[in-house]
Amino acid sequence: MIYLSLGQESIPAGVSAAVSAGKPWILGQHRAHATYLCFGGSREPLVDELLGLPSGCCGGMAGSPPIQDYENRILGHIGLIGDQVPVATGVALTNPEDQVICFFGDGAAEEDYVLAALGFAASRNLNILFVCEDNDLSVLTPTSVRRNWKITDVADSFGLETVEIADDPWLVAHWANRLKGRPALMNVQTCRDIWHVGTGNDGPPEWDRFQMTKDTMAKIGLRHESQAIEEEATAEIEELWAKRLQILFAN
Ligand SMILES: Cc1ncc(C[n+]2csc(CCOP(=O)(O)OP(=O)(O)O)c2C)c(N)n1
Ligand SMILES: [Mg+2]
Repeated sequence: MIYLSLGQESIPAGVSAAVSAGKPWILGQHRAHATYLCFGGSREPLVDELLGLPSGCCGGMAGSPPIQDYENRILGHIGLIGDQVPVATGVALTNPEDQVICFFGDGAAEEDYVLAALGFAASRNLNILFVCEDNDLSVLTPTSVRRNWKITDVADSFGLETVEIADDPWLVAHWANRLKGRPALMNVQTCRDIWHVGTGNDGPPEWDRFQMTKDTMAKIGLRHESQAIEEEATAEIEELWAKRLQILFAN
């Protein structure tokens, strides 16, 4: 099973631009490839993990959902949606000097243990930033069918500082920076490009943040730079996959 973060990458990318000195603790959910790469994970062990190679970041034994890298303080998910929220709260409680950043989905926001943990983090004034990657979907069910409340309203009532924003990377970085050092929650509206699991899609996404970011870079005179970054990254990734697949088939 593979859970891709395509379309949602601007959230961890923006948050990673607002990290304090030193390494924060990072806890993500099952859709965390982008989170792993944005907070110090490397491409090769990620690809190897997806291919089940022993050189993968979890020894090739975990696959896509629990991607982790303990040396970079990225703790992997175990599969129970939202369970990382109480775990992250415990990490913040026991490491008061460290920054803790916890990502979860809008579906996970409905779990009782998530809400209890948000309340506890606010009561103890913990240094933790909760980031809800709100793609308006729990598997295939939109939020309007599932609930009549907003996670920002609930978190606000607990005493967390909250903000509701779109996944514009500059906006995400700005707010992640503003909300540092205290218990806070950002709900970031985003758009999943690909199916819940796997690599298919049901047509173009409602919005394409990657394209919008490229358009913005062009508008501010960085078209050439953004093209160069994309070409370089595409070539590197194609080469990386070709090499790792050769290793897989040689075994
Ligand atoms: C406690 C629990 N209930 C149900 C599931 C099945 N499940 C897996 S992913 C998922 C939806 C998660 O939605 P969200 O948190 O919004 O994350 P997204 O997939 O949208 O990134 C569900 C219900 C689960 N893994 N754990
Ligand atoms: Mg969701």
